Amino acid sequence: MPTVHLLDYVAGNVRSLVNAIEKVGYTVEWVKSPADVSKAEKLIIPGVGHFGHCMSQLANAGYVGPIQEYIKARKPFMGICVGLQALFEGSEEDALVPGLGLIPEQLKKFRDTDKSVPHIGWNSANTSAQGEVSENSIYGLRPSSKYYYVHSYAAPYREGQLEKSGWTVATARYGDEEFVGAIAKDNIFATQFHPEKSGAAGLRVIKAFLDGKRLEKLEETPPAALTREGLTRRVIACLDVRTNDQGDLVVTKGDQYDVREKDGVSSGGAVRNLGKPVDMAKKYYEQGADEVTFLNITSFRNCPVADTPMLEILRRTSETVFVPLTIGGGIRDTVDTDGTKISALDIATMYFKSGADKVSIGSDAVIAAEEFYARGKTLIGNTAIETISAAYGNQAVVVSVDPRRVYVSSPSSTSHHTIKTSTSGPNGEEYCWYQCTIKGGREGRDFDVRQLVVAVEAMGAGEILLNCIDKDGTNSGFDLELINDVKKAIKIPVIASSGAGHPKHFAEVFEKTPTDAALGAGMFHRAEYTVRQVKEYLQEEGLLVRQFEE
Ligand code: 1PR
Repeated sequence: MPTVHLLDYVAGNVRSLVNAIEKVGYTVEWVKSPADVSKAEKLIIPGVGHFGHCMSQLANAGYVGPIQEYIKARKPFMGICVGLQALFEGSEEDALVPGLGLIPEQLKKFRDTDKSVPHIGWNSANTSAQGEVSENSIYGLRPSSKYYYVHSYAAPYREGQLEKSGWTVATARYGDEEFVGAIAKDNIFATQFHPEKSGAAGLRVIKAFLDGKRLEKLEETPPAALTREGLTRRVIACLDVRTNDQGDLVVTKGDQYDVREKDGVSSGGAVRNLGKPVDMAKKYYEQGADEVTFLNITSFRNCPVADTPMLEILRRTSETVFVPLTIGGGIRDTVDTDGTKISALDIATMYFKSGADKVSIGSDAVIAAEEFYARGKTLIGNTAIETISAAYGNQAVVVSVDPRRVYVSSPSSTSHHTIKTSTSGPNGEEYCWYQCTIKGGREGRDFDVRQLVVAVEAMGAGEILLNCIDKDGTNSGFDLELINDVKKAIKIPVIASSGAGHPKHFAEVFEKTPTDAALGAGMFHRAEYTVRQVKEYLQEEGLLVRQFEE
């Protein structure tokens, strides 16, 4: 099999890139020292997280000169995400650290006045400006395809500017900002998006680059609806995983977090078994899920951390599922079965190495946020959120919130942030606050969701997975009041979760709230609707979605 060299100079999920490269028929050899760079026939530089951190790592390890020489020798070079950003002169993200300087421009942070930052999700990479359809595509990029982006900084696109120096540019639009989605010139190709996480569309791009097929004549002009620019509505399938009473690892699903079968009178029966985690993740990928989330809801308490069954699930899933994978449950400092202390960062590292793109932190985030306030809103420095986001970037850290409604007769009867609700409480209360819980809803805290999300954003979380215990498993639609309230408080993206029972609930949450993504579980597991049906429904409603490509 032909070989491609991959430079593993930063932390992150490189396993998925290796899987993607192997899937398109190449083998990977690692560049282990600067001297290896010149041996490469094809070189890929991935990168995720912080520009300054990545560039300093490259510089300190002595890679900058050899990479520049390699590029000058006109050998095929591909940069991914920060690997694209490295081609530029510098970035606002870290003014002190220079890039490779092939493009004399600076990367800028997206404006967060009218949209969430980071930019997370599926967007275009169109080789012609203003949504026109180009006759030729570079390296398999197609105007009807969408690609997975996750970044806060981008190269602003100014029409004709880069083209003057011979670059072909594919652009994407986020809000009213147009930026460079991919770029090519001679032997150089780079994408701001992650092709290894962009389904079949991304695999096609990797293959075209590795095969050296720069131009592809497109046979047909795709319908205008498919070439619309902008971030698509993200639909996520979530799998709650735990061991059942027989010791098998199963996908389960609770009603208001109770995962045991009910016998008609009381709960307490067997753990609901809805299927096998790896098979179900693949099924949802093939139905067009934009992301898959695994929540380990029992944390496998008696098992050594390195043998955690979720690691194997991730490894196997990442071989066939080429969209982002999130893993939650048990991300906290812990003591292993042999007494060794293991940090949350070590646990996250194991997950990233096994194919996860993001980790989701629940209980530990609540405890850390409480401490943040106890210290007068100062950062603590060693919490899971802070250490993982410092090492892997804030886009890799999701905070999963498990709130429960607490009804009150008036805002003055509690110190917590309340909302006026249209669903009044059992005694006709017109107000409620959202209480944070930990340990899967088992323990309520004297702490509200507004306090939590503001704190975790400040601590470095990149996204909020917003569940709602009252709505979980009810099939009655999302808690729109909660979602609207949380969106007002923070700039990072929010994933609406809990309550989806029909495709119309997804349309409703996208139309009535500014949510960035919506997640469903039970309705997919019970095969009441497929992810594809949800997306078809959204499209009929005029909402932009990514089409699944075979
Ligand atoms: O606290 O960091 O160990 O993380 C534990 C994680 O496990 C948290 O993310 C918490 O939400 C989750 N979890 C714990 N117990 C349960 C349970 O169900 N007993 N599941 C649980 C949470 C909620 C959603 C669900 C949506 C959509 N599941 O993820 O998938 O509510 O469901 P629906 O569409 O069927 O309504 P830590």
